[in-house]
Amino acid sequence: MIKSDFSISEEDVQNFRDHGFLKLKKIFSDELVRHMKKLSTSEVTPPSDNYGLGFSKLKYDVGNDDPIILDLMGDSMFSAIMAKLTEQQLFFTQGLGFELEKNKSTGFPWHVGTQSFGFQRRHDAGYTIWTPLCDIVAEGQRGGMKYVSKQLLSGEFVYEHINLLPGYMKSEAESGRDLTYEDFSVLKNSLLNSPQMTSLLDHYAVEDSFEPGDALIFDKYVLHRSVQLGEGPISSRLAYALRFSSIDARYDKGRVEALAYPRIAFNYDAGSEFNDKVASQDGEQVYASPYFDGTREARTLDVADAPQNV
Ligand SMILES: O=C(O)CCC(=O)C(=O)O
Ligand SMILES: [Fe+2]
Repeated sequence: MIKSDFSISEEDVQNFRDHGFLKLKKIFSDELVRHMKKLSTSEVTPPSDNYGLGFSKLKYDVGNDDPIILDLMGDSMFSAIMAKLTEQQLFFTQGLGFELEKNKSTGFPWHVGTQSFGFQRRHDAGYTIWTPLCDIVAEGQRGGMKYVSKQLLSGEFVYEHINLLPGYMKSEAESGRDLTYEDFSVLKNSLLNSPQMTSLLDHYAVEDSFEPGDALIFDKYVLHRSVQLGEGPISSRLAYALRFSSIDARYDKGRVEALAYPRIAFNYDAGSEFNDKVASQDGEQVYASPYFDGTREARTLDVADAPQNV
């Protein structure tokens, strides 16, 4: 599971609180990394529609109920670290795999997790642990991610912006405009990804190197993007992401419906029905939804019996 000698300092906690992200150096055991790699290699497939076109392979719902991934949630050291960093009671919601092909895939441009945290309200807490499954050399072949401190610019407004799109686009379509996927894509991405904004965010971004076993934790408001895998020895880069939500998060039906619009209108489908299935009533506690009956306990990060000295 996690390495027995892994610990976080008060400075780490402060950095995470200030910036919204933290590199977790040598957190995961070799066996767990091997397992994440096996899971991702066997399940992640080429994108089948407009969503995730920037990846050679991408898949949502990888290992959501996998026994070894759920064992990690039961690791009291892991729970204790997550509790200390986030000060939240969390549960594991979803796993995802991403593959970039050398010199080809661009991955995701600047964004936040509007899809992965699309079932919960804007203010509900959400976190990702992103684990690259090969070496990432920031000064070399690259292929990792870039992220911007929340102290400089929080991406919270992007969760508001995305919900404006369906109403506007429907009204445009009703007045006779012929809207395409390209129109949707420009509306969704240009706020953060005009050439000027891309340079601005790139300028302020952090890009780390990673060795196997290292991971990055970031909260749902951290602006981030994929970095292309350039020339070098590695032909493709796989990464496995774990998403976590607060047990207090509530289902946001309006947000889920807003995400359904481009899926139907523009073949823009994350390939996951997770947001639609995870609960049903607006305002219901997602954690208590029948969807998690049977695995609720296994996916909960316990704070009660966690060791104090981490
Ligand atoms: O692996 C990547 O390049 C993208 C990952 C990402 O955006 C995420 O996990 O939220
Ligand atoms: Fe992301």
